[in-house]
Amino acid sequence: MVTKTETIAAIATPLGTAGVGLIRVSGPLAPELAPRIFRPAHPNCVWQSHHLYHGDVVSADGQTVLDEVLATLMRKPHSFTGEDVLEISCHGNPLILQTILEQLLKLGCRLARPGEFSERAFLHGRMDLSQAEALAAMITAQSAKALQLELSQMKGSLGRRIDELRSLLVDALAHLEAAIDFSEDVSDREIPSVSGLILRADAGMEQLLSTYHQARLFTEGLRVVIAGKPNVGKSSLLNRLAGRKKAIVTDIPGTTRDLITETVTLDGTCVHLTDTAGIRPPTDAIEKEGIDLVWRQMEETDILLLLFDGSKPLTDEDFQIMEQSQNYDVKILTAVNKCDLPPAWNNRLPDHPLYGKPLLSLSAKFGDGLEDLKKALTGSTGGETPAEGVMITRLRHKLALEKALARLREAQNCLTTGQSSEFAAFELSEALNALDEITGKNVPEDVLSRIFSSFCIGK
Ligand SMILES: Nc1nc2c(ncn2[C@@H]2O[C@H](COP(=O)(O)OP(=O)(O)OP(=O)(O)O)[C@@H](O)[C@H]2O)c(=O)[nH]1
Ligand SMILES: [Mg+2]
Repeated sequence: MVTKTETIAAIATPLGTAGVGLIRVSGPLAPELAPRIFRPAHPNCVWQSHHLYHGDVVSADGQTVLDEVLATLMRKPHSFTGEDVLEISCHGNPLILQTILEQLLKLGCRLARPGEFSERAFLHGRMDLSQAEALAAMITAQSAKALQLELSQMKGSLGRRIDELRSLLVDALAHLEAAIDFSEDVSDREIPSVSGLILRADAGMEQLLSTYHQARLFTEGLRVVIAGKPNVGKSSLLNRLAGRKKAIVTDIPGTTRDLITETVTLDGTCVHLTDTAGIRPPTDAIEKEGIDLVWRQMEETDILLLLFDGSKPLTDEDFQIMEQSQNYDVKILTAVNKCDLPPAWNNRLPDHPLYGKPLLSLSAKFGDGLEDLKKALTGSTGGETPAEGVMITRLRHKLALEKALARLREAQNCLTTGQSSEFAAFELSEALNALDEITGKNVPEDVLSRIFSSFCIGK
């Protein structure tokens, strides 16, 4: 539990050499520490809130100048944490940052725990829990789309959507409670309006839950496995997409044995690529192991990119791979490589379930067709900009929503089967509690601590 009388301090910028570094202090000591640690360049420093002052930072005993800095005092409640906050921007030498931090600790501050500034912001009502979680995720977001999504949540989009759903439930509960006050059962007059509100909330929750899969693709990235028989150019394609020579390429079939992974950003989407061993009857135990890994990897991917060599006739191996890959619950894209060479077949896959699927044509060696391939890969995430609608990105939120929905359906069931309205009211209030887990109105302390402790120090 945060003791609000403690003043915390931390280095908010990464420890390393940089142009500037930032130290953050939050708590009741901040205003009195400011004039002790900072000597203004101009005597008229009155520590007006949210004003930037230029001067020197000095040691706790006032004897030594440690750096020339800029300092700002932000008076409560108009600060990130809702407490008095002092920020010192110094030169980005870790030695300077560390020394200033030590002086602050000497003057009575305590070292902040990871995420403690955000935790205080949450506890002071500066943001709800979904906003705090989005803030932490925004700092580590790996793609433009994920960033956009987290930014919108940090600005409160999910919290607002949850509040809308919440108010439907509160209205339904009010109708029910009014009915309970007058009679044992909900009157005929009340049931339709309560049911209507429940159904609207049900549809809203369903819709929100349906965004989870796509949102995870935006935030976690899209997993793509490149598979095919030996020598079709899988490793060449990985290297081409990665923009560097990550995997060994030779004209010897069976070059790749292990799984080779690389994360790239394609059209703003984070894509985790895996190059694999060419699939064929294995020639030795190592190759067998490698090929087993390919099939196992197909269970853990979003897209399977099957690659063929357009310069040589298709073989039984190609058809067997196609056949077998149908057993996996995965989206399959098919591409013909080596389009720079004269084609040996008409780029159609006859007599096969994949027949009729668009075959992408590309040259991993020279880069032809790469743009279409990128579009096909990232387009399969749904492609639309996430800011258009609220999406849920976290498993914690998904589980809470599922719990709320189950309780809501139970409430509806109580009404339609004519059970006492108290039962329906109980289920509805449980649904409300589940929704409140998302915004943090109803979250046990240990869960809160766990969430905030995964944040960065100084955030
Ligand atoms: N002309 C041409 N040659 C290519 C192309 N892509 C790959 N190659 C050649 O095909 C051979 C095999 O390429 P790799 O990328 O090693 O093929 P692979 O599918 O990874 O092969 P394994 O690891 O053995 O399964 C090499 O000689 C490449 O230079 C292409 O687009 N055009
Ligand atoms: Mg290879």
